[in-house]
Amino acid sequence: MSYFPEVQDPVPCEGPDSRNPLAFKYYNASQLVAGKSMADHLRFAVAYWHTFKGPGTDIFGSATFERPWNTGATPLEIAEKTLDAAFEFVHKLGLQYYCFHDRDIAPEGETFAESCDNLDHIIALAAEKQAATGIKLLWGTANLFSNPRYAHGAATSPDAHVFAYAAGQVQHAIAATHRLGGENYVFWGGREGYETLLNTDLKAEQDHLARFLHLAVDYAKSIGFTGQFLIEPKPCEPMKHQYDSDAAACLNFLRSYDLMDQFKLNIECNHATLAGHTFQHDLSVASAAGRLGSVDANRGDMLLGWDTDQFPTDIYDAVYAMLVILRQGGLGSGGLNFDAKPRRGSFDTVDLFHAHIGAMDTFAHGLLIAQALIDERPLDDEIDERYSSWNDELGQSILAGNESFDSLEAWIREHGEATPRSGRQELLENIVNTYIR
Ligand code: XUL
Ligand code: CO
Repeated sequence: MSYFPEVQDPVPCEGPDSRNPLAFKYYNASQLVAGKSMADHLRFAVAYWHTFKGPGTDIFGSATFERPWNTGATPLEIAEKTLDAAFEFVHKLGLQYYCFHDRDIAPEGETFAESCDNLDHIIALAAEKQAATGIKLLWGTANLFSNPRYAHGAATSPDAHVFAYAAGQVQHAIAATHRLGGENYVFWGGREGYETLLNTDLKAEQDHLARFLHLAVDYAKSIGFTGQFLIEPKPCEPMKHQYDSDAAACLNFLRSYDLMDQFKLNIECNHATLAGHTFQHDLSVASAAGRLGSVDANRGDMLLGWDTDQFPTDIYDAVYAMLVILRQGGLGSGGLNFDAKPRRGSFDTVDLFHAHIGAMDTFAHGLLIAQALIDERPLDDEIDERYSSWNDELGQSILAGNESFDSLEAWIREHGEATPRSGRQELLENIVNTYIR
């Protein structure tokens, strides 16, 4: 049986002039860009929780998404049907990867043991489907935020009993990810933060979070899981303040607790903008530290102050993101995961295809534009020129450690004022626009 009979398998690429809503305009998996296929550059993934389990609720309204795979006699039967729908969907779109939380791919049971059994049951079926289709797991993660036991945090809960529960849950989620050959494992802070400092020992909570992550590293080693561990920054929501608030805060946390070598960052566009940064900023901060591992590709809404998780359609965002990714030589084992959901009013299943096709095309288009900018160097030439004084005698001497405040004071007395130079921002913005076609 097919859940998406109206969609061709695979969705074809018809080129930029096509007006077919169920065809790609730019994404052509095998097309080479700088010697590497689009598929290998972009490594797209579907987010199980939004695409297959998202109900279309909001804080004022109940579910609007009636998915045929989300009905059945038992929670496990529903999970099995969802898995069928997921693999059909991923295959039709030509996505290589999917990502899940333990509690969206399999239902939580009455007891911890039952939850583990449910996960094991579904993971065994997912392994069969992966083998049959070649679809792979980009990353797994654990939901440490929905259940009431985590109301005050998981690893940062004031209660060690809750910490232990979270540890047991993550142990199982890492094992499941490992069994499926997952290439990464994500830690998004969930409820790791606080509502009020009146009842919070901030230092202790951060120490506990670090201990939890060290335990995860130890466990991964003990079972031979070599996937990349990723931290996903987010400044707020659900908590008023989350410890992993942005890329810079995460890097500082990892450095302080001797976790820098074991973790990279999974940067999400809407989380960066909630933190008051551009997507490009947080990608660049992570990349500059050599710690940009993966991306949750979505977008927020300028007029809404919360995590709207919309599908990425902004070509500038995609170009600027791909510039960072291409300049660091790709995402390694990471990818572009569409952590995004259709709007509540877009309740038809075909809307899921429109959303993913548009997002994949946006990043494919962004890839082509970013690669042209890199090949023809209009931005790099300007940047090289702007910093060229660091290649001159004075700059080289400063960098070599041969100067002091005294010697530089003397140098200025001799050479006088610096010559101002325009930053050419408008020119560069115009140049980017000439490449967007
Ligand atoms: C929440 C979010 C999560 C993580 C995985 O805002 O982005 O879905 O990506 O837990
Ligand atoms: Co995310």
